[in-house]
Amino acid sequence: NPERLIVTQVLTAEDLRDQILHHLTHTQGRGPEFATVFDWRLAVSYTVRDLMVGPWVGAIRAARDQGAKRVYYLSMEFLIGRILGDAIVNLGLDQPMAGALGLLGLDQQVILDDEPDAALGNGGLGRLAACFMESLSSLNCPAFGYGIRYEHGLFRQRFEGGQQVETPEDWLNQPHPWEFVRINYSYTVGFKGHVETVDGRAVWRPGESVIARAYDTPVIGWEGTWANSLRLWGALPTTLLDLKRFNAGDHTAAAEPEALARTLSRVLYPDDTTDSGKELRLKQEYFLTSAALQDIMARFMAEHGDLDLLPDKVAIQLNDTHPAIAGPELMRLLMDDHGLPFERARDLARATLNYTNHTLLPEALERWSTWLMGRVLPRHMQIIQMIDDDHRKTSGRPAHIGIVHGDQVHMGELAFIMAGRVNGVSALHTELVKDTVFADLHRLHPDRIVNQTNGVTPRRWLRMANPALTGLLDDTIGTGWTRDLDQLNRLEPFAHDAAFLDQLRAAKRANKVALSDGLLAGLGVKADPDAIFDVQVKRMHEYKRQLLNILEAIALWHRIHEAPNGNWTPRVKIFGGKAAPGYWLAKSVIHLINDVATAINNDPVTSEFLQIAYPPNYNVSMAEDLIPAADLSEQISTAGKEASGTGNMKFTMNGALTIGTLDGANVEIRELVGPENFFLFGLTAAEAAAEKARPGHARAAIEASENMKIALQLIAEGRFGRAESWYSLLDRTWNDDPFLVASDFDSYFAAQRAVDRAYADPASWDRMACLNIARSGFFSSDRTIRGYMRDIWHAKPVTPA
Ligand code: DL6
Repeated sequence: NPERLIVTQVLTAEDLRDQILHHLTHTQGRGPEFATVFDWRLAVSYTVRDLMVGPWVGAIRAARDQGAKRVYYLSMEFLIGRILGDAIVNLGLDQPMAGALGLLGLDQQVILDDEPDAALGNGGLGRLAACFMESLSSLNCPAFGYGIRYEHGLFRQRFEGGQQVETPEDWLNQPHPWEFVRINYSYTVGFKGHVETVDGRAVWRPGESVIARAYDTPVIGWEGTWANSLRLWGALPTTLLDLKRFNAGDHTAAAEPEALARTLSRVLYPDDTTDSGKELRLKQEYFLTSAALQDIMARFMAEHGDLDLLPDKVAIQLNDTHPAIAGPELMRLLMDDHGLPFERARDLARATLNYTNHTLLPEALERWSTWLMGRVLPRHMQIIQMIDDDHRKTSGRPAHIGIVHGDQVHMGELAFIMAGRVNGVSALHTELVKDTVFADLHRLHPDRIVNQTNGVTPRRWLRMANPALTGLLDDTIGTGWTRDLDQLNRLEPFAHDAAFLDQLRAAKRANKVALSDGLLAGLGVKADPDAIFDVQVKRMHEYKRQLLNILEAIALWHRIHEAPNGNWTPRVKIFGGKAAPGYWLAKSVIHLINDVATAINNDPVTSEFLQIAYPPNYNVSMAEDLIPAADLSEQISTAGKEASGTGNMKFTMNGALTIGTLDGANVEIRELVGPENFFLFGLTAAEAAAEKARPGHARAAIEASENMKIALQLIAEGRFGRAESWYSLLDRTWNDDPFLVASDFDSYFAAQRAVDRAYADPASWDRMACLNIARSGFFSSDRTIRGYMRDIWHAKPVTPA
C-alpha cells in the first residue's frame, strides 16, 4: 500500500540515488555534469517529497472516511525554517540518504545548507505553531494549519557599523519544492464597501476584493505515517489587469488591482505606525481568517451538511489575537450566508472557536479604531457591536469591560468573548492572564481559561539538530524517547556514571568545536571550546533584557582588568536576535552589544577570558547550530513578562543549564530539573510589580550597585564608541528602567559568578547537564498537543486505513 510506504519500506541508498537522478533529469531538466548545488537540492527535495505524498493523501482520506473531527490552527506566523533535514529525519531516511548522497559524490551538509529558511514568523509564537504542526502529524490528529504565504517573510538582518540594517528576505525568489498550488481552492475576500438589507438579511457589498489561493505543504510526522497540510494563502487580484486603462496608456493605474493583492501577502509585519500600515495589517489578518473560514465551512458542508454538527467536527484555534476577527467572520457566514439567527450563530461559533493568549504586554494586545474597522470591514463592525451588546446583556457585566470602548475595538476581549476556551501558555502566565489582562472577564467566565504549557518538537530540536547527543541517547536508552520524550528519564541513573558523563561532555564539546570553527570563526571571534558558551538568542526586546546581559559583561570585563591574574572562568557570550524595525531602543541595545564586543574582543588583557559574538540574522537554522553547542541558557526576562518561552525548553533538552528568573515556563523547568540544577536570580513577578511601583527604584538600585554603576559609567565615558550614541539608553536606565535591569543587576551578577564556579567543576556540571536532559521530557510539544486535544479540541487521533 503506497500510503503506508514509509515505516514498512526499507529504501536502499541505490533506490534513493536513482530517484534523485530521475528528478534531476526529469523535474529539474539537468544532467548531472551540469547540475549546481541548487539543482541537486531540488532533486533531493522532490525525492523526499514523493515519500511524503502517500501518507499525506492517506491521512486526508482517513480523516474524511472516518468523519473525524479536524483541528484548524489559524496563525499569522509559521516559523518553519528548513524542511529537507527534518523530513529526512521523520521519514527515517538518514542512513539511506547519507548513502545515496555518498554514491553521488555530494556533501549532505552542503545540500541541506542550500535551503533558505522559510522565515514566515518572528519568534516564539510562530515557531510554536511550526512545532505544533509537526506534533499534530506525529500524533495522527487530523489538522490544517492556516497562514499567509508571505513573499518576503521577516526581514534579513545585517550589521553596519554595529547597527541593524534590514533588507527583504527573498526565500521565494527561487522555486519552493515543498508546496502544491491548489488553483481549485480559491476564495474571494472582500474589504470596504457597504451593507444593505435584502429580504430581511444583511448583504455586504465589498468595495474591494482579492482572491485567496491555497498553497499546501505536507507536514510529515515522526515515522512518516501521517501528514497534515500547512495551507498558506497567497493573494491574487480578482481582475488581472484593467485592459481598458492599459490600452489608454495608463499602464500604472491599470495594474492597481494586482498591486493591492501583491501588497497583502508581501511582508510579515508591515510597519503599522502609519494609518496605511494599520489598514494593511488589519486586511492581512482578515485575509487569512476569511479564506480559512470559507475553506473550513466548504469542507464541513460537503462532508456533513448539518450545521448542528459544526462543534463536533470542527475545532478552530486562534493563535494569539491576530485572527480574532474569526468570531465576527464565522458569525457573518452563519447568519448572512446560512440564514441562522444571531443566538444560534453565536452559540455555534463559541463552541467551535478557542483562543490562545501569548502575551501580557498590553501594547501587544491589538486594538483597532472603530473608524478603521468600520471602513475596512463594515459588516464585521456591525457584528462586533452586536456581540458586545449581547455579551453585556447576557453576562450582566459592568460597563467598563467589553470589546468596544470609546473609539477602540479591543481584539483580545473579542477573542475571549467568542471563545469556548481561552488558554495561557505556561502555568504562571495562565494565572497572570486570570489576574491581570482578563481579570474582569475571568470573573464572569471562571471556567473558560485553562493552561497548556508550551512544548517543542524533539524531532527537530534534538534528533535533527544534535546528532552527537542523539547518538549517545540512542546508544544509552534506545530510540523510544523520540516519540515519548518522558523516556529521557531513563538517563537519571547515568548522572552518576563517570563514563557516560565523559561521553556527554565529548558530545557537547564536538558541537562547540563545530560552532567555534564555523559561525564564530567567520565573525573573527576566537571561541575556545573549553570556555563556557553562554547564549542568549531571541527577539530583541526590553523585557527580555539583553541589556542586563551586556551590562554584566562590561562589569565582568572591568573586574578582570582589576585582577588579570585572577582565577577567571573563560566565557564566550553569544547573542542573536532581530529588533522590530521601528523599535529604536531595542536597536540601540544591538548597537551597544556590537560596540562592546569590538572593544572587549580586542583587549589583550581580557581576551582569553571573555569574548562576545553576535552573528547577524538569527533564524531557525542558526538556532539549530547554537542551541546544541550552548552550556548556559540565558532566560533573564523581567518576571511576569515572558509568557512562556520555548527556547528555554530547547536549551534544557540539549543539556544547557539555565540562568533565569521565575518567569514563564522557567518556573516549570526549574521545578522539574530541580532548583539545585538551575541558576536562579532576580525578583519574582509579584516583587517586580511592587518594585516598579516604587518611585525612584532605578536610581536607588544603581546607587546600591557598584558593578552596575561601573558598567554605566564606562559606557558614558565613551569606552565603547561615541558616548552620545547611548545617552537615551542610559537616561532611560537611570530614570525609568521599566524592566528593572538595575533592580535585578546584583542578583544576576552573583548568579553568573555561581555559574563560573560550577563550570570550573566539570564532573558536577556534567551531572547537572545530564539531569537537565533527563528531566526535560515534559517539554515535548506532543504533551502540549495531547493537552489541547483532550481539554480544548476534544479531538481524537485517527488510524490510517
Ligand atoms: O507561546 C509562544 C511564545 C512564548 O513562548 C513567548 O513567551 C511569547 O513572548 C510569545 N508571544 C508572542 C506574542 N506577541 N508578542 N509579544 O510572540 O509566544
